[in-house]
Amino acid sequence: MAKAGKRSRPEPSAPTSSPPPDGALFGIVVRAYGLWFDVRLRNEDRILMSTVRGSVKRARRGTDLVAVGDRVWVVDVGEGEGQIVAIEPRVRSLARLARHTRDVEQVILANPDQALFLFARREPEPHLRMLDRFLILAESRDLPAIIGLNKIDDPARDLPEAQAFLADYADLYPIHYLSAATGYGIEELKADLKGKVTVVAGPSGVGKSSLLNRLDPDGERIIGEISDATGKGRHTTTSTILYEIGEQTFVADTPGIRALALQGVTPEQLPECYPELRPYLGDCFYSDCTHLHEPGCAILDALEAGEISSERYKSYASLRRGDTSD
Ligand SMILES: Nc1nc2c(ncn2[C@@H]2O[C@H](COP(=O)(O)OP(=O)(O)O)[C@@H](O)[C@H]2O)c(=O)[nH]1
Ligand SMILES: [Mg+2]
Ligand SMILES: [Zn+2]
Repeated sequence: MAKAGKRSRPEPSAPTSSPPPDGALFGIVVRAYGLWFDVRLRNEDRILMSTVRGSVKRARRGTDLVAVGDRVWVVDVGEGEGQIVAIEPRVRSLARLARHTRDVEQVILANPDQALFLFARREPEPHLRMLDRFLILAESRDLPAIIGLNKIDDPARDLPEAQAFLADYADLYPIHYLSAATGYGIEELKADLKGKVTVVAGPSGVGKSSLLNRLDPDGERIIGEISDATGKGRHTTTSTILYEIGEQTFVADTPGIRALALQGVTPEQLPECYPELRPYLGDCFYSDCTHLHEPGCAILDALEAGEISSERYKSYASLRRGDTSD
């Protein structure tokens, strides 16, 4: 877990295999249907519906062989179909343990560059504790997070209240105030998404679909429509779809992400997932301080001194106590 702004990572959208397999084309998996994968080619405006060549060895045991977001090399076999012949190493992934097998993870999305957590100003009412859980998910996976607050239809009326609502987060994460209805804030958001794969998550009804349509107004590049038009009747076995909203710019609508929130985060890791607590970690009297009640706790001192938001601290404390009711 690194502090925001200090991350350095390989560039996953560029090929790293050397040498590239003979005659193979580079692309990104935008949709998976069981044994079929839609591969969006990098330098051509085409998608190849692809299977995985039998000789491709399972490079990473215990994980999906190919997942949405993977960068792959694919051979064009004609009629819009392809064969995946090599898979680039994953930079990171969002994964859950598969339902029936304890030691195999199911990758929800490979190689996300960042996450956008979308809420609405109202209808539905935003819940900051849910936002905190999403942020913990991002922090624990070292995934940069962006907050979006939608339905700011009338900024003169809505913005002051919205900014007050998110005041505790203003110094921690980039925040976009948006209206998918009017287009407010969309250009600034687009600039932050450019060239990246962004996973979007948020409660239903906040405007995720509306935002996607706004980001890609002509809809021509919406992958789902292209795939559905093939009429091959394949079944979608993963719910993640990468939408291309610009050159090398993808947005993933990932319904399953909410359940991941605290998965794999131990109580001891929790403080690291609150960026404003990090500067104090290591300064407590007890090295195994839980920051809940101990004397000589640097975080409780900072709370007392008003250096830490009491709401964010409450959020930490309730999750640390294992209280999952809020
Ligand atoms: N007033 C307002 N309504 C919006 C906005 N964005 C979406 N909606 C409405 O909110 C409802 C849910 O939107 P939808 O995109 O389906 O949300 P999703 O469930 O997150 O995909 C729909 O009735 C939209 O028309 C917005 O910026 N302002
Ligand atoms: Mg939707
Ligand atoms: Zn402490």
